Amino acid sequence: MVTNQYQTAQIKELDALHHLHPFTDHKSLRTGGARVIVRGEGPYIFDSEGHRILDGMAGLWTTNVGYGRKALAEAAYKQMLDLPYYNTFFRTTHPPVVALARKLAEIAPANLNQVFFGSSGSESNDTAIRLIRHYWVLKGEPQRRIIISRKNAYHGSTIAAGSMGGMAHVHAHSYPVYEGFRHIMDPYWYGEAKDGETPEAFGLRAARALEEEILAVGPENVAAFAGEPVQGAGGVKIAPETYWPEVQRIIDKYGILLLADEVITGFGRLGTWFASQHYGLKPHLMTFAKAVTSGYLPLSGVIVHDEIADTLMAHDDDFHHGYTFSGHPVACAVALKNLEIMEEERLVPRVKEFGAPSLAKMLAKFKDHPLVGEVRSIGLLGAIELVADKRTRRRFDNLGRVGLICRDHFFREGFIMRAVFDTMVMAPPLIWTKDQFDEAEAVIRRVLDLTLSDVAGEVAA
Ligand code: PXG
Repeated sequence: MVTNQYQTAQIKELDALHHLHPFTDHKSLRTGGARVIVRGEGPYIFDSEGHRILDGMAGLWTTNVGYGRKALAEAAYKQMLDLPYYNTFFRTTHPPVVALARKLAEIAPANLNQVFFGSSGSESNDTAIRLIRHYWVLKGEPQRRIIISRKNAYHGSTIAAGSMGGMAHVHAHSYPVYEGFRHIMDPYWYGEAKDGETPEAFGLRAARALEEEILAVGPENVAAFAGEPVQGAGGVKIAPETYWPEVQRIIDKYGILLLADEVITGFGRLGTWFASQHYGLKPHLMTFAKAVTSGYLPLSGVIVHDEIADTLMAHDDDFHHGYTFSGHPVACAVALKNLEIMEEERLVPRVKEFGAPSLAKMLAKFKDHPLVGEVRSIGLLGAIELVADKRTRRRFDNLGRVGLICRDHFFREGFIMRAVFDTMVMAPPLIWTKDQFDEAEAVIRRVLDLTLSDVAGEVAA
């Protein structure tokens, strides 16, 4: 659907009149207007004026199989005719939710066999928080309530998930932050390492912050540690290789639970079904959302360890928690078809064999650009850090300003990368071919140069 200029203007006007967007400066949106996206095809989206845009963010870390998959629409259509909705409360179930739970148990790490469903990543993390605390009550240790997480973590935007997350601007609008969370440093070597500190040494230091926090609050009070295996919204922060093994050691030593938030990293992003498998983690709870359906419908959940499921089942009380749309049949049918497509097209191993090395090789070409402090990637997650002085890692004044300049150039040039302050991040769908990597490389080169000419006076020679 290509609209004419009048129609586009009208959509923008109505959007400004009636639609409150998420995480948005509403005043500036109202004056500038939103870009109207009308269609998607494979790796591309199209706006209302017919511009083709290469989507370097897979929607929002989500459309792993790309846009325009008829098989997913057909799976939804068929399920809507058979059974569009029924609840999973009051001892009822239906075939799609059972088949999907079974499939997830098959592809999840060992001993994670039972799934509680929701519709968003935030909901799944709220469920995980409740399950963690309920578990410890059932185990006779109700004082274990503290969940340790990390600064700049993103776990969602509900009161509980937003509080478990470590984003200061989300906390600022929580009125107040929900109780019982502690935030330790994030494993961000480029931004946090001391002079001369190797990534290996830094990774151990960042992991040991967990042990320090456990000892500070009393090990008997700690319920769990929560973390994204790779921090996404925080700026694609990839922990040094020493980090996760040390975190796992500390978790085992103190007998606390590990919640792996796989909302971004799940379903192939790192070349394994889940990042926990990539890192050899042993989570007790794993939350997922986004790419379970490649975003064609909302669906999320938490997959739990047998120890947690067995503890729930050893008691004959209700666990008072659930959503109208827990295990929505149409969303489950679409998820099943989505996972089938991933298997048929070998999209997950393909990330390891082709996507990850292609992304790393492409990003490496920008290391020497005057604006670029660091490039980094793992699987199909990548980042380019823009700095004022690449020798000293000095940032630009008014952090985030240059990132937005750069993002807007990308928009105009027909490519989507997201700005996290002055870090440009990308998470392409798993279907990119050499053509898309070549196209991205050419756009990134153009846009870095355009951005540089905008801020040249501020960049160290
Ligand atoms: N956990 C992680 C790791 C996420 O990235 C959520 C939970 C929450 O999911 P829902 O479905 O409730 O949004 C997320 C979501 C960004 C951005 O700006 C990232 C997310 C959502 C919105 C924006 O990068 N991630």
